[in-house]
Amino acid sequence: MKTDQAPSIERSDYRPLPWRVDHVELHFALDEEATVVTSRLRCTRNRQVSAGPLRLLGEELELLGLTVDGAAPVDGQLARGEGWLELTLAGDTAEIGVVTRIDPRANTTLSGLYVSRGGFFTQCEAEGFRRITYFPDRPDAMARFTVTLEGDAERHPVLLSNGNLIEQGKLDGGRHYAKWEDPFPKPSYLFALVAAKLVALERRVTTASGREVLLQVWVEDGNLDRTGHAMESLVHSMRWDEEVFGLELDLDRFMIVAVSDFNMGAMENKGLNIFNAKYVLAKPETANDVDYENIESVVAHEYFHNWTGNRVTCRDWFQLTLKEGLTVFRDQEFSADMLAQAAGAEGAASARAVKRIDDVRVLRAAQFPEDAGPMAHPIRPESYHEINNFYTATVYEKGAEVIRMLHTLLGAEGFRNGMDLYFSYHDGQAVTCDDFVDCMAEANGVDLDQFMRWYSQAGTPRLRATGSYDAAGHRYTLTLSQHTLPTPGQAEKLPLAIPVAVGLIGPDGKDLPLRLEGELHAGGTTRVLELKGAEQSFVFADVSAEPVPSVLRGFSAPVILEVDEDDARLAFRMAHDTDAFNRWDAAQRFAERVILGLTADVAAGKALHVPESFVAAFRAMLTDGTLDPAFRAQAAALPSEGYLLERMAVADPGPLRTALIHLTRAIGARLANDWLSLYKTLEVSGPYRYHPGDAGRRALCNLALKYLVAAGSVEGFDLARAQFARFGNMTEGSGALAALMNDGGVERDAALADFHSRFRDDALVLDKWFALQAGAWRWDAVTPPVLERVKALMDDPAFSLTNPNKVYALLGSFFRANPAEFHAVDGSGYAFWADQVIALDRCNPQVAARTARALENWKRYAPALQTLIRSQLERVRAIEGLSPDVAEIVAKALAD
Ligand code: B3K
Ligand code: ZN
Repeated sequence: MKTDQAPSIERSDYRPLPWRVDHVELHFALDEEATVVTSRLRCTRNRQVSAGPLRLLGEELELLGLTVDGAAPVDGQLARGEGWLELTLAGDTAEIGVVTRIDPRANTTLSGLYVSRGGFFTQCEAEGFRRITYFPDRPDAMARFTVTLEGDAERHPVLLSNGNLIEQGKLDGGRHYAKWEDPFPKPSYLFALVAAKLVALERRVTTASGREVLLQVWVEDGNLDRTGHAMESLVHSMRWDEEVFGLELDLDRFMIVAVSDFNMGAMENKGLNIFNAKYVLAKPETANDVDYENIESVVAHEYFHNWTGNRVTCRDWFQLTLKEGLTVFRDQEFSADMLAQAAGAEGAASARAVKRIDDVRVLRAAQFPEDAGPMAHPIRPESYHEINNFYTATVYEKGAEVIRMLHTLLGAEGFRNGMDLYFSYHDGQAVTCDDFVDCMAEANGVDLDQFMRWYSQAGTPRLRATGSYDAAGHRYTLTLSQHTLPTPGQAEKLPLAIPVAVGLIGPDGKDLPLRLEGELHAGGTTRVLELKGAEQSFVFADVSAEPVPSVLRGFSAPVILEVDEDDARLAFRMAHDTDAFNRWDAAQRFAERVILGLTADVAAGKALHVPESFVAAFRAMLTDGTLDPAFRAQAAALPSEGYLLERMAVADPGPLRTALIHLTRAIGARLANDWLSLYKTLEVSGPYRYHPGDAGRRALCNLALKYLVAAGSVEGFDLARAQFARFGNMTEGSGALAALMNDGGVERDAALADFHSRFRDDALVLDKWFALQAGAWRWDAVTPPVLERVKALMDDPAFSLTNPNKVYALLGSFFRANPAEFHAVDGSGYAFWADQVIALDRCNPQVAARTARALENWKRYAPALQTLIRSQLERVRAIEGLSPDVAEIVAKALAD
């Protein structure tokens, strides 16, 4: 049997380290092909732990020297194996010297030290540091770092590492050096260095306690005019963390560096955040509103990690959600506050709802399918083969939902008290999720034992809500029940503690004041009910007429809500629900019902009819001038295909796409006059500014163009063409181009060619061009399959399999955002997928594994597709020398 699978790592196997590393001194003689790393570790025995050797981990390293207290290890002192070496040490302290040589240019994995566009960069989370030198490369080994970088002064004039710059100078032979010291102990995954030709935007700001700190955003020469927004976002993040959590920047200098080749979004290295250029660079001509929004939230996320992740870190990688779930929650709240602030008092609630809708869309499209497939795992997994496969939507997004539930249950003040206690107990430590939840419980005097099940149970709970009205007694009984389906390796599920925010809407469309039986007074119109058992009933008193319940307001828990609501009731809630999230959700539910109905009709060969009641309810929301445009844009965007496939009993992308095309055209045609007048009244004039109000209007205008062009409206088409011809900012440019993609004609290709020639030298803008084409729908029978275009685009000089952004833009968009084309019934998409996974795996296993995951839920697909997918999964599995990353994904996908 082939055994490419790495061994399984179990959470229960955690053992504390017998040796601490108090201080690390690193020296890098930087060279593209042969960097020599000299390291000196000052180690102390951990007396609380039973005796054991000092275990150092290393990968792809050439070991040039190893000393113990200045001498070569004596006989029997050193043991070596694949990926590790162990030293048996006498006494209570030891100084270990390690010299290794590495080849950064050959490192295409983008983990460890690598070269990108002539500069040196690092990425060490989760296990990249061991690709630089031998070290106890695990998060509970926290050490103080002093780092000296030595490099070519001309090619690498900027030398950066964590902490404070304490010395720099010239060396012989055109070389120079810089010495950095990080005053805070940190795990090796937070180590970083940059040596490159860069320039910086600088700003000095004063922290809440009155310290002056230096902020820098480092980019390649020529990009300085795209750094302003990232800097603004950083300053806003600092202020927010001071105000909301009382947390201040603890260093004299904080740096952000943009790099073009990067596996994910960004990395929170202490004082030296390294970012995918996509999440730093923005100017109106090249970045659209969504880019601006993303930059703000990623800058905030990495900055917030300085406390939630760096000052208090994870004991082991099973605790990843301790820092990720919490930090995602923090960045979501930050963005919501920024939006609310910009919207002013009147629009604040709606602005927050828009952000909540965005976050829930991501959860439903990415995390729900993960929780229902072979990779399903609790937010704190019990085992893994390759930790890089566990930077998942579950750990991040569901993890953030779990933190949000604590916030809901404890209130903002109670939550803050828990956070304060957490830092007072654990600052400077590597801890567990239990430690965090214990602080929340202790600070609030509550028992969170049952709540902890959210950390150990996988799968999305189904929450069922049924109501019954007792007209004589003026009582309304709401019965809530929960049920979670089995997930791989976890057949039995226990009831979870679920906060369910509920309101009751009277027949006049107004919220009723709520009084639960047994309470003296009514209080508020939304109540958080706590469901703890498998089923519980809640009785509301003084209900004079049968109400319509609005359940799970604000999406108070990450569950699938099952309520029996007919079309009329959904339309009623679309018109009246005072909870903006639920109002949107009613529209999504109605749309889902219509789409799945149409899909069934497509499959059965029936004629397609879009119900008038749906169009009327849709129109009422779209044209309601009291709703802000950003919210209306959310309400008018149909549920994502990924989410809809998840909702189908058997996923069948072809008929679903036909249904979506039909519905999009129907909405475009029947509401053409409304779309046209919206466009004309909401169009934003004047120079571009990133402002949520303007962004909402632009979003709705761009959506109008998409619907109109899809419906073949000549006027709409003219508007799209005109917007494209004169566009001054990228929101209008990419919006018009996206709309023109909804037309099969030559104009579309002309617009694409025009866009390409304008931005041929701008990698980030070209990513949009690749993504739009890979994600295109086929609106007519003459357009060739999208796969042909994707294959042709791989030969474009701007495309490269070694640049993750390009892979995500072209291949990622095709595999993830274009199910109908990817799942072509002849299996051509699957063969192409396997080719790409195999090719990617040779250079970058993390990117390959992410790509491989596009087919993990294959058992949900129509039987004919399953047969074709299985053979390609098996083909990938059989490849010799497959990385542990991809091996784990295909093994889990193919497991029975
Ligand atoms: N902590 C990093 C993710 C590292 C991923 C390693 N495969 C970015 C973030 O979550 O902020
Ligand atoms: Zn993070």
